[in-house]
Amino acid sequence: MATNEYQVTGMTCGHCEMSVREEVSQIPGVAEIQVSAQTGRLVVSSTEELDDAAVLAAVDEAGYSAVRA
Ligand SMILES: [Cu+2]
Repeated sequence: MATNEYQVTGMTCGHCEMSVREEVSQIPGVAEIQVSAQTGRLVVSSTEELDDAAVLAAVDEAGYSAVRA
């Protein structure tokens, strides 16, 4: 189990959290997602090695930008 943390900018509400969650959940192996619009924190747990680029691309797809924390 790998857990990676990211800092997301641009989220303002629960709807934003849902958009990010929906995109990130499509990455193979992702088991758990914690996301907070308030802090911008995104924590992704995965059953296999998690590719940062895939997570950053998923957040981008949702309309926000992220960096590895
Ligand atoms: Cu929002």
